[in-house]
Amino acid sequence: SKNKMQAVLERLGIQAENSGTSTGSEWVTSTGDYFSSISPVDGEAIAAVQATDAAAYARVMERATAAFKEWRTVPAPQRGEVVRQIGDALRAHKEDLGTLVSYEMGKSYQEGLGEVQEMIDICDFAVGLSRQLYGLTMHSERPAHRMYEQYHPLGVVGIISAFNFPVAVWSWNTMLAWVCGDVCVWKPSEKAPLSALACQHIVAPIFARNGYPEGISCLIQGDYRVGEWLSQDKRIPLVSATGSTRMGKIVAATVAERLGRSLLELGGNNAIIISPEADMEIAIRGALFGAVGTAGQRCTTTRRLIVHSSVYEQVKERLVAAYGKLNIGNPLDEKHHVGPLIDKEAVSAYLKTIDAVQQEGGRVLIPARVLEGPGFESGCYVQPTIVEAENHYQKVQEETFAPILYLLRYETLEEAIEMQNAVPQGLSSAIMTLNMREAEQFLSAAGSDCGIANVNIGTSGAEIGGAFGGEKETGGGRESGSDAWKVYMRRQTNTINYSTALPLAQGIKFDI
Ligand code: UN1
Repeated sequence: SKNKMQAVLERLGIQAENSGTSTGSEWVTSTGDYFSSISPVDGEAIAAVQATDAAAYARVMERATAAFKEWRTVPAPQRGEVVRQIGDALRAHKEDLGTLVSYEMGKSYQEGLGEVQEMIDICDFAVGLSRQLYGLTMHSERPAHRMYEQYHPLGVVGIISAFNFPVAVWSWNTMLAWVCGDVCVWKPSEKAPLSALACQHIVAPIFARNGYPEGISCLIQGDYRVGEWLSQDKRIPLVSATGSTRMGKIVAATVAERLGRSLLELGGNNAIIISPEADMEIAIRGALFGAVGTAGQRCTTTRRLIVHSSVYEQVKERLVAAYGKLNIGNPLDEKHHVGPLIDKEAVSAYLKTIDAVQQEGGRVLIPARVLEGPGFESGCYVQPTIVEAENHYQKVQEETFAPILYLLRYETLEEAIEMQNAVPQGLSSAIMTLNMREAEQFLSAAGSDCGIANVNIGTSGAEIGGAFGGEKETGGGRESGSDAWKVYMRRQTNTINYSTALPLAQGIKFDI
């Protein structure tokens, strides 16, 4: 399987040592340090990437700003045609890219494929969208005047992405930004630099083959300092950042200082309410995948279960039994449900959280532990666990990127909704009920305060057709579907006078 992985890397254009800076087909030399991508699957260094230095960044921005001047004049449907070709290329590379994502960040192979499928889906969405970048027309109050608004390309879009969806989140941003006429500079997580390289190798030849210049798809690599260049750069009107709330606050403040726009996709603390009127089969399966999928490292992961007291014991028993059947191990082996955490830091955060929540009074139902022995050499595999807790506990209020599920109890639906909302984050939420009144109450103005609210579905696994994002400390941004494209464009209101007079708005008289 070592040879198989080597072949995958080769097909994706990844060498032992790689430049981390690219304007498309051109790879820019840098004096930055090389850093290794370590697989949490087996603890092996997969390959090394050179960090971007200031001169290489300058080169990228020179190319990107020049490319924008050309790309913005290409008709949007022609830009869509390029994205259509990118979607085809992703289809051709689906297994390889899914395998690399799984190996580099540790999600199951099925989820790796699912992530590439999200990329393909957003390509298709963006292609259609390229013919639908609509503005409105409105009636002018002045005679023989026409008024409308239109959307123009915005400029260079900076993208900062996280390790957990190392390729999909980039594509949600870039595919829309590209059909909107923007050019993109991507700073991927330093924990998943190779998945980003692979994407660049897939898209760059397509821009070149279609005769478009370097600079439309740019890549820079390194730690948060490289990301700061994007946040501080006045030439970048929009920075889209996915990651922790801590990071998001810094990015938001830096971008706001120069009055730029930011699109933030930050932490979640997602809950499922399980009503006594739930379909229990669906409730348990939804909670299980939501809590342990991607080893609890999705921003949409189910972190809290708010269970009605009349079904609490039943839910608890069934969940504990289901957790007992989880196969933990190499995520590339399809018999395993749960792979590793991203690194040892994440493992220590998992252990610390368990300790702290116990000190607050939490009761751990499944002993938390780090798996040892053959197959677990990386030290990143942990036992998914369930903790009986209370909503106000400090640890329950925080997002720990690990498979820790808090069980909470409620009596009335009002109380359950209040608990669901009583956390700093506001990304995803769900209710399991067959009672229409309960479902509608949950979705009403007095219901869930999250950007995503589901009925009889878990909190994760959103489709790209709907805008994705959340409120409060989640950052307020919306990516992917619906009308999220508007953030990647600048809006202009146009009024045209075709009369022989110059009537003023608001009926103002100004005669000389
Ligand atoms: C994320 O964890 O950053 O809804 C994104 C989901 C996926 C995306 C998650 N479609 O779980």
